[in-house]
Amino acid sequence: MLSKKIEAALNGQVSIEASSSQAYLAMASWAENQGLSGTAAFLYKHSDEERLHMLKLVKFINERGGRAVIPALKQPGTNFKSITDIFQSLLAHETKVTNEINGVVDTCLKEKDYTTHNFMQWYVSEQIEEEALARTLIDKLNLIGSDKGGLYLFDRDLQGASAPPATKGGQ
Ligand code: OFO
Repeated sequence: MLSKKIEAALNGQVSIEASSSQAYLAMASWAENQGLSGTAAFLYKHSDEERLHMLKLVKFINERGGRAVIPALKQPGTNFKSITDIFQSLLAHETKVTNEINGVVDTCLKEKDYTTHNFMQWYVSEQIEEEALARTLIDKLNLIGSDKGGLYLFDRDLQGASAPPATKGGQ
C-alpha cells in the first residue's frame, strides 16, 4: 500500500510525463510544418514514449492500492526559432524531469518505501539515456551550423532512428 506522500509524489510524476508527451507532440508538429519529416517522426515517437512513461506510473499507483489522477495539462510552447532551439528546449525539459525523478526517489527513501524506490530506478536509467541523446543531437547540430546539406542528412538520420525495427535500414 502506498503512503499518501508517495501517492502524491507519483501523481506529480504522472503529470510531468503527460506534459512531456504534450511538449514533444508540439515540437513534432512544428518540425513537420517545417518539412523536417525525420525530426518530426523522431519527436512523435518520443511523445509516444513519454505517454508510456505516464501509463507505467498510472498502473503502478493503482496496482499498489493508490489512486492515479489523470491531470489537466497546460498548452505547451508551440513557437520555436530553429531545430537547435527544439533540442535545447528538449534537453532543458529533460534536465528538469531528472530533478523531479530524483525528488521522488528521495521521498521513497525518506518514507522507507523500497518497492517504489525500486520501481523508480527504471526512470533514473531512462533519464541518463534521454539526456545523453539530447546532448549528442545538440552537438551534431552545432557542428552542422547553417549547412543545409548537413541539416538534410541530420533529418534523414533521425528518420532512420524513428523507424520500427522491422523496416530499419532493410535489416
Ligand atoms: Fe523523458 O522522461 Fe519520461 O521519464
